[in-house]
Amino acid sequence: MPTYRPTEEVVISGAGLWTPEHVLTNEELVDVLNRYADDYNQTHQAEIEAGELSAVATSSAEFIEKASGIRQRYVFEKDGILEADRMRPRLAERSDDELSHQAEMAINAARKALAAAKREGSQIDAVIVSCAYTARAYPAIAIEVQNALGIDGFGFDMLVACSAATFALHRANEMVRAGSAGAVLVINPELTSPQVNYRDRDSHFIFGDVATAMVVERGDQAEGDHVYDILGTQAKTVFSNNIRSNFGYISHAYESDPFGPDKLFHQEGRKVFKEVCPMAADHLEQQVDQVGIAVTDVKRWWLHQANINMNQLITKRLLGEVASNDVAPIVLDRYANTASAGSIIAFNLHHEDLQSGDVGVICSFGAGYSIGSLVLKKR
Ligand code: CO8
Repeated sequence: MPTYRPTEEVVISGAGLWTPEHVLTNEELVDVLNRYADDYNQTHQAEIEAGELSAVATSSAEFIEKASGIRQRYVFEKDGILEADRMRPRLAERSDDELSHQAEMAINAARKALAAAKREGSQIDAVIVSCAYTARAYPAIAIEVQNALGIDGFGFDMLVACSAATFALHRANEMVRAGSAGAVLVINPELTSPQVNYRDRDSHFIFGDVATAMVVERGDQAEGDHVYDILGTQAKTVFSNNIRSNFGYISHAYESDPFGPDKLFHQEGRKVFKEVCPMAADHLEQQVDQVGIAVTDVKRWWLHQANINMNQLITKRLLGEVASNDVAPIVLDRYANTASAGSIIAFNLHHEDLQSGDVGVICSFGAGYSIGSLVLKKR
């Protein structure tokens, strides 16, 4: 790996998006949940009537679209999810000699980001795989990806839930700025579907799978067609139990079911909505102000994609009116919430039309709570 001097010029020079082939519609998820609920409630009718058990609540596609803006999501593996006696994806376990599922997703997105940045694996010095979950603790998925792409240097994994992508971009920016790497590949293989509780109507519709990637490198070497100077970054975390999963390696030592409902994603969605929206709006206002730009001069907001109503509330608070889809693109109707990848999908699909000098902001907000943003200026 070459040595580098510190630099003031750090850019995002390429972005990649890999979308799984399988689509799950709201109607399909509602149908399987309601079949499961009817069957459970009938089987346990006596205990439910005696107050010993709670009935399983049914879901509705109209509620989902109205409450969240989500119409469908992509999943890495659809098989198994729509079986009422299973309701989890059937992933074929791979041997240690095969490429892991998450590394496969990561590589698919990484290759696209490398092509956009006009870079080969051999020109990358570091890989950060950052997402809401990694399938294992070690060896790092990032090192597996590094090996598969022929990258010299180093790699590591990071977990920051919804802000995993932005926080990893921050780390990449700092590494390039400090001279510890010349080019860093940041990848977010969000394989969320195995952690979704498809039997819980409050959350069964929220998540989809996807992989995104970005190349962060020294500005003096960038060759991509769409290069963005990183003008500023900001991060904030505030502890909250309102979005939580208790699954972890310690589950093996507990007496409880290692796959019980508290070991899957669960949340107090209404509280999250109320607490996170003002935090995100204030954060964005400060972040843009810090780099000396007026919020009205920001051409594009690539916001986290959890809920359309959240994004509308945030842009209304920031700009005085709800931003149009051109100013703050929504992708969750198609992709649903893809944990940390949402704002990066929005960037991938909506950045090439920006002109030289245009400013845009990437921002994530969610579990932790965690908020992360980057102000970018197109070259
Ligand atoms: N069908 C019909 N009715 C429903 C359903 C449903 N599916 N779900 C809830 N209802 C009912 C409720 O029971 C409630 O009924 P009642 O009024 O009788 O009590 C009523 O509808 C209204 O419920 P809510 O108040 O909960 O509805 P909301 O309008 O708040 O919408 C949302 C619910 C969509 C969940 C909304 O609150 C929301 O989006 N909140 C923000 C959530 C958020 O941003 N969370 C971040 C999660 S992502 C993240 O942090 C990354 C984590 C790591 C990734 C995990 C991968 C698995």
